[in-house]
Amino acid sequence: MIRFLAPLALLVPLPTLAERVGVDIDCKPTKRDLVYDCRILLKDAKSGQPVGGAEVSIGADMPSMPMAHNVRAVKAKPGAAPGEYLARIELEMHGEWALKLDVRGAVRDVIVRKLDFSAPK
Ligand SMILES: [Cu+2]
Repeated sequence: MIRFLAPLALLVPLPTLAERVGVDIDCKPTKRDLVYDCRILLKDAKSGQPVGGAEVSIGADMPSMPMAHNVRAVKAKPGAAPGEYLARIELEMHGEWALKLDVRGAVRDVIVRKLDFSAPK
């Protein structure tokens, strides 16, 4: 019986949970092409308080090219401001990327943000 139920479970859409962590992310190009310095600000979605002391990793994928890229997730370092984290990411081409933030700590969340990493003009 379980054998028949298992594939069905895959068809049930996951409930969309409200994000527990609010994210502000800004990535700036560096001198090296396709390398960006990202500043991430995390705050608790409910209280608005900065989320400090979290372990944050940041991965990247191209929504338009699923499975085509394999960018390793990097760990972000805590920045000077409360709730601030800094990470340097290296992408494989210019275009729109979906950054996936994995936040672990007092608050846990996985947040995806699409950002445009166009070639400099
Ligand atoms: Cu691509």
